Amino acid sequence: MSKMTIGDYLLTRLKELGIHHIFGVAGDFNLGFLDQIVKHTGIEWIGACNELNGAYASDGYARIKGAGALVTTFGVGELSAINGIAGAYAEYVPIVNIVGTPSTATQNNKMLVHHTLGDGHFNIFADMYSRVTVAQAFLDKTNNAAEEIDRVLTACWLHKRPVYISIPTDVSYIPIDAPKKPLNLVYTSQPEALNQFVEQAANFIEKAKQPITLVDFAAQRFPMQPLILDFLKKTGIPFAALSMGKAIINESHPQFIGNYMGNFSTSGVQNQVEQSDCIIAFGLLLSDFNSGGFTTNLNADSIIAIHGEYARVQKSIYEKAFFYHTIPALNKRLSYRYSGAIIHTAVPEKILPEDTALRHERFWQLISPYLEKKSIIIAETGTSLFGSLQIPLPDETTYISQILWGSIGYTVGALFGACIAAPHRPTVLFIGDGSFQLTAQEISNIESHGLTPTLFLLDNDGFTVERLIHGATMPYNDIPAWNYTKLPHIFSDNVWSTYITTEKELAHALVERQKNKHKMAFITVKMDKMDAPKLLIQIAKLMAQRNQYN
Ligand SMILES: Cc1ncc(C[n+]2csc(CCOP(=O)(O)OP(=O)(O)O)c2C)c(N)n1
Ligand SMILES: [Mg+2]
Repeated sequence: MSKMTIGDYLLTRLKELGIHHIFGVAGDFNLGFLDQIVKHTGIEWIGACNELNGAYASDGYARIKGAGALVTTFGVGELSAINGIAGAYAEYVPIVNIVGTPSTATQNNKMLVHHTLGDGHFNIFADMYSRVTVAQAFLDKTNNAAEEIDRVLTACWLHKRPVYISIPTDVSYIPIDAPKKPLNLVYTSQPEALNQFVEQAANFIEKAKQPITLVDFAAQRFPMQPLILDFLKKTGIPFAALSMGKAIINESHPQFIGNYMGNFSTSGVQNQVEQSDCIIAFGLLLSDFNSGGFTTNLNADSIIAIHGEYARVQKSIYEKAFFYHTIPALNKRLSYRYSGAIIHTAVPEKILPEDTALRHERFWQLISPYLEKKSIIIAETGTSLFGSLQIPLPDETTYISQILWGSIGYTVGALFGACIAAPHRPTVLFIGDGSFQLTAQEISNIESHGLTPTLFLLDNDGFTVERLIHGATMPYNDIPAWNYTKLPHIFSDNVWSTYITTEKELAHALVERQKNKHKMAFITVKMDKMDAPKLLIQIAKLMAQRNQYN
């Protein structure tokens, strides 16, 4: 045990989770805690323009570093952030959401202070958060703050979901006896469940005639990637990725057969997956967009599903059989070797830029060769997402999108967070003009930190994805025209920006970008209002049918 203030203890524990930057916005209920952050060795305070962007940034950071943290002020701050935290909850992104709250005396005496509803209730906002966080702690003078902090941080790490910590102004500086033992971040599987799962799964795989592996989002959130690689190596079974699982395993892997998205899969993949008698699915999530508008057709009796915290073989569910144990145990037990053929995805042909207007059909093909190894590629909901899904990504790329939660504007904050997490990795964002207008000001922080991502802004005069679903010419799908090329220059000179309308101009811009590598690049790409990737046009039709108003 050593003496430490509660605030410093929390920061020490955050470092144990690999968190070295904390995002947020100041407020009078968190200022003293922010002093502790600023003074704390090994932790940096990263201010965001608003709390929503801060939440998105901590999400982007967590997707790269394994966990993130956000500090907001009571009421006004935390409610601005709640959309971002709910998104992290939906998409299994671990964020420690710390809220500076009024002093214990203020709360106990139900005083009429600012940022309350004026009714003396201080737990309303925390109650809201209880639905979008996996554990909550209310630090005070009496409870054991160290234990409480350890409890919620462990839950955050193991469940890969946000947690909520309320720290009143008079609590941050209370000295406590800090335990010296590191956090216990170990998964404890139930041995019987584990053994039964492994036996049943191995027997099933060994009898299979046409097994196939699927890789999806939870394979990244719960760090399954090296374990899946062992599985693929040992068994030789081919694999396909879902959209939310894009690039978790290198797309150049010899067993990779393409993307599985129901009727919108890479050619040949849908048949191979849906006719398989044994589908080993890592971290599968069949949400509307991820399943190609619910066009997947998987036979539940053919599935072995390995999730972060449970596993399933056909209809038998094994709780407390954690990925960390199930995959290695299965790899060890299996004596199966796949001997069937492996179809390979056709490598898209290289095309040469012409002097014609940019259209989605060729834009993504033209961009593809410029993406670098070890990149972070971020795609915003809209035409950007559906276009980027269709290009092969280079090895060791991290692909970030928000396909389940789909809150537009997310990616500007996520870009900021990802760049803070990995400033030296090439990072590229594709975003639509409509989404950009929600969170545009966060570009100023990217510039002020001297970060150097490349941003492609697809300027198509509004909400094209929505136009395809409903109201193609309606005013609610229009947005004000901005001068995007000028915009980033109002923040600083740490940016190079250009505006392109043709394929030749795109090629030229990509060369020029290389000459300005030390700056952020902001490339505005003019696109036609109704132009969109084919994949999106088809899925939008399905969505329109499902959401019919009459
Ligand atoms: C926070 C939030 N508000 C509204 C929506 C509904 N929405 C989904 S996509 C979209 C339009 C996106 O437009 P843009 O970014 O320009 O994409 P593109 O034109 O390339 O399709 C809107 C308004 C949403 N998903 N999230
Ligand atoms: Mg648009």
